[in-house]
Amino acid sequence: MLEFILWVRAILYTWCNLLLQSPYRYIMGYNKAEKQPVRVLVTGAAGQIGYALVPMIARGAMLGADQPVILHLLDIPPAAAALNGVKMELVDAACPLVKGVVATTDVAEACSGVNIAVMVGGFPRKVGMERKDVMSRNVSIYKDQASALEQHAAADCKVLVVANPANTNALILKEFAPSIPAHNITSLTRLDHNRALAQISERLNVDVSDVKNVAIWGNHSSTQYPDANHAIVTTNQGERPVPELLADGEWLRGEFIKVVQERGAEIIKARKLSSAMSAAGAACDHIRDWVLGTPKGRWVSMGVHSDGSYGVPSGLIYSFPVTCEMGQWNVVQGLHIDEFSRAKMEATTKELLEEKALAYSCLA
Ligand code: NAX
Repeated sequence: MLEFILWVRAILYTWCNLLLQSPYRYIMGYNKAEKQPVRVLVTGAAGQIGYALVPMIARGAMLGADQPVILHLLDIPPAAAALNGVKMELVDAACPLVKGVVATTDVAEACSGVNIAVMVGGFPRKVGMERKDVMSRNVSIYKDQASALEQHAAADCKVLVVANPANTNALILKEFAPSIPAHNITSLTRLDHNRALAQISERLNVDVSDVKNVAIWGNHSSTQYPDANHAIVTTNQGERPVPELLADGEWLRGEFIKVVQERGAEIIKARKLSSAMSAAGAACDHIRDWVLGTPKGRWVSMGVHSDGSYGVPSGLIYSFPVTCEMGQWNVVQGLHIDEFSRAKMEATTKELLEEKALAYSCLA
């Protein structure tokens, strides 16, 4: 009899536990299947931008607070010790989203199975160096790294090139990684885009999150064309076009463009180092919007391969305003381009064509 009572009690206890715990576990999220980790490569990870970017990715700023990651960090052998230091700090940061760290100077190992590649490593221009010499060093780096991605990365790998000359490095990468869809190879102009939003926010004394739809056209260089003709500010009275809100209409065609174009150089002058924190944040913004989608009614700027839209030669990696959905970007179509804008867009196209010719001459 006692045995029977104990048996019934055990059954009741188990059932009560199941009934009570299941909703609790559901509410607390314990039963949710955890997402599979995404492998993210950062090249030049021992450098300035790398040091700012890696913790941002580790804390979910790039792919979301519920997306585990395995970080692949690449640098060159002279930076191996510094790279190991970054790895140690990353381990010490004890980020729950980080499911593994591969820190290496071996390109093939670094590229192995990566789903996202953020290419920050490159050869900087040093005092007295010819443009052609810098281009030649970067062409050689991007040719090799393209082949490694081609052979070892995941088939649907998305690539963002940050290192300068960013558009042309991306072009070389596209050329030497033919099995990666051209749509998956992009370059960073989101920092310029963010700088343009910030300038308008300061000028109009509005919150930066209330400003949207600036566009960066062309190259990530001083010929880029920051265009606020279609930009909008959300006010208490609804959405208003930025050109209508400015008392000084000439500002958009003069100082605004110059400040955005030269902001990088200003930061180098002030910090004695190039922009790292804002560049790392922009790289996260670029990938996040590409993978997770742009908010409804907003566009962003990305260096992408041209399909001939707005008369830009096909195949060039050119910054356009784009919207993103389901992991795909689409150039915003139908924007009115006036004569002033057309001239600016052509000037930056000309520079990109010259860079392309220089890069190809380095391959010969
Ligand atoms: P750092 O010189 O601090 O770091 C570059 C790192 O790349 C170094 O650790 C170096 O050892 C490594 N590296 C060199 N060759 C490599 C190779 N073949 N493979 C892997 N790693 C390699 O520069 P940092 O300030 O981090 O800037 C990185 C790049 O971003 C530069 O090319 C810079 O011009 C560019 N930028 C691009 C921006 C953009 O908006 N597209 C803005 C910021 C930045 O200026």
